[in-house]
Amino acid sequence: MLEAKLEELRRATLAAFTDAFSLEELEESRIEALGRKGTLAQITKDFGKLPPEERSRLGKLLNSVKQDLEGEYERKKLQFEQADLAERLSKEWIDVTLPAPNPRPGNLHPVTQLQGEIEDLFTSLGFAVLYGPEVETEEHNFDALNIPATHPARDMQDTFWLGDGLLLRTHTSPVQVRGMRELRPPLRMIAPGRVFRNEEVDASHEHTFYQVEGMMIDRDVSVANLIYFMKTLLSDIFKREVTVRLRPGYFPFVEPGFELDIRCLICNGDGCPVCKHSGWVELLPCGLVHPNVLRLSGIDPDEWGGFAFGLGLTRLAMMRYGIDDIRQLQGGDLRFLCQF
Ligand code: FA5
Repeated sequence: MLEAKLEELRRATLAAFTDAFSLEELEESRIEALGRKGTLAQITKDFGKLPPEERSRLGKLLNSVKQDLEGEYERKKLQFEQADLAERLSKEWIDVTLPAPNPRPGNLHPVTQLQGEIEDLFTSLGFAVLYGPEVETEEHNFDALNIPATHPARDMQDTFWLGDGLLLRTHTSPVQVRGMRELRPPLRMIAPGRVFRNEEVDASHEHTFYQVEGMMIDRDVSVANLIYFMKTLLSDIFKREVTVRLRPGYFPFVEPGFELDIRCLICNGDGCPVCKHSGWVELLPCGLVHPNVLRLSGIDPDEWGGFAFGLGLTRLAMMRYGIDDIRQLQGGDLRFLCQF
């Protein structure tokens, strides 16, 4: 009687396993047959009451049924899992070489773009590119540039002081000092970078802006060399004729000193807030390096001479792209910045 029940269980469960369409159906059949309250457990409930020889014979049969069913269950389960994995792999694969949908490539800030162009130009002319620190010593920013503490020229640039003789550099000229001391003459270098001044902000003045310093030291450097490099720079950047004027300018670290102004490209010289209605924009102060500056960095002015310039890079970007308010460049408005 029990024997027949066990054989029937084997037959019916194997058939149910074969017919199962999913892992869930397979699991249901397993629980029904082999679960704690399943058919096999019911059949074996009264096993203990059987005589010993009967118990041993049926015990063997029971084990063989159980083994058969468990083996078949594992085989079928593995089949479902493999089929499931194969289906997922065929559906979910990703072609990593495809471009992302709707790519939104970023772009470099207009000042960064211009800085890159200037670096490329001067590198091709044999200039090294140096980047000094934004936190500078008073010595590099002022003293070594022939501006001692008592010099009234210190007031030309409103300084953010940090204490302990440190400050946020007010111009890129301290990198001249670093360049002279590290490279030694003859040398050609530029130094692009961010500078800071504690001053009122308006359409053409920021408290944080960019400059590019330039310096060449050699034997027999004259104003003619300076003018050649300034002209090369401007024609390379604007790729068209721009009107410039050179006028005397005072900076303690150059002698003679000049201001190179550019005819305002926002208003074509008619007058606007950017050029303060003068028609001209101060862009490129420059001059021949003062002998004291050479001496303060251990260079003999009787043997060496040079020129230096300090280009207003942020203002150059305004002229190049026709930006009529300097504050837009650092405003962080992506609608504005995406145009470049
Ligand atoms: C200087 O900073 C000198 N270190 C430049 C120099 C270097 C002269 C080497 C001679 C030899 P100035 O303070 O004029 O100079 O600034 C240089 C340029 O930076 C200006 O012509 C202008 O284009 C730009 N600039 C100055 N102040 C601001 C500001 N607040 N916002 C934006 N650009 C400015």
